Amino acid sequence: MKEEIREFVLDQGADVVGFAASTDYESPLSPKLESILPGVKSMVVIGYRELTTCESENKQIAMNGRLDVMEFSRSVNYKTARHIENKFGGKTMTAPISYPMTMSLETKGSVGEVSLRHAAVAAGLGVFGRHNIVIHPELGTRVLFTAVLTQLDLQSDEKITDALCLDCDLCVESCPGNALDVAGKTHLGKCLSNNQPYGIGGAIKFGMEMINAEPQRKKEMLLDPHFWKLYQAGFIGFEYHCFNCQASCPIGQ
Ligand code: B12
Repeated sequence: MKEEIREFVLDQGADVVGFAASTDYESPLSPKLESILPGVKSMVVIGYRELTTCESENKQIAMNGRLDVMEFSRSVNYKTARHIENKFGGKTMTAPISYPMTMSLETKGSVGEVSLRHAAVAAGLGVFGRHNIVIHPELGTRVLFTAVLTQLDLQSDEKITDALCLDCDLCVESCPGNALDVAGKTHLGKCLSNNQPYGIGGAIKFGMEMINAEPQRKKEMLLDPHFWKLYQAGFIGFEYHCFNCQASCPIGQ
């Protein structure tokens, strides 16, 4: 079954694929897989090479490359889920590549429904690096993941035990918010303010100012390009303005 599914996924144009038994997935902060798909037994984890667009100083081009990968990966996830149900039976569910995710005071919108980094590690697709993202042996840091949850009894692929990170600290040095200063922990606020300047933090600040503003100021605020940027980020989804920890990593470049 695994080999048939692997071939199907790679035929769709995905770069790498791995399998993880649900019992090998360990992500204490994330929801239990069983709460998402009762009877879940395994995950198909799929990796996609990030385009060279992540190097661009032009933020629109960099984000557009990400949107390309995200759209493609959604299609691969959808086709894979359907293929598994049609061919092997059992229920499947797709996990979001990035959003939607639970918005709550407890998680502050920072915990995905399935932690794809932990899923990738369990499926033998990579190991965590100094930048707290997962490095694949060939694709390096320039890799994104999706997953399909299944009720099929599939064994995990062999885990990678080698440390792939070179400990060169280029990611740490290139982080504009110093969000990687403490090893093993990305500072959420410091990363977010550079990574998504027109994200939820920016939208809340804008709304707060708007509430107390005089009518003329309200008008000015809506006609200011700052609002247009918030608006665009809102309909794109999470609009990333920083890719430095991925782009600076020498592995897989
Ligand atoms: C929320 C989120 C964020 C938040 C981070 C919140 C957080 N603490 O995880 C913010 C907005 C800061 C963020 C930033 C980025 N993200 Co993001 N993000 C997500 C998302 C949607 C959910 C992550 C989650 O559930 N975290 C909560 C729990 C699971 O994390 P945790 O248990 O606290 O684990 C943390 C640490 O304990 C540590 N860790 C855990 N185990 C180990 C083991 C070792 C050995 C080490 C060293 C560290 C370590 O790593 C984690 C980071 O702090 C995922 C998609 C998904 N559904 O998984 C993408 C995802 C993690 N993001 C991704 C990327 C690429 C980015 C950015 C580069 C932004 C961009 N331009 O895309 C930066 C990188 C920041 C960085 N260097 O850490 C990719 C990573 C791909 C990869 N190769 O690993 C993912 C998997 C999206 C995808 N579908 O591919 N992200």
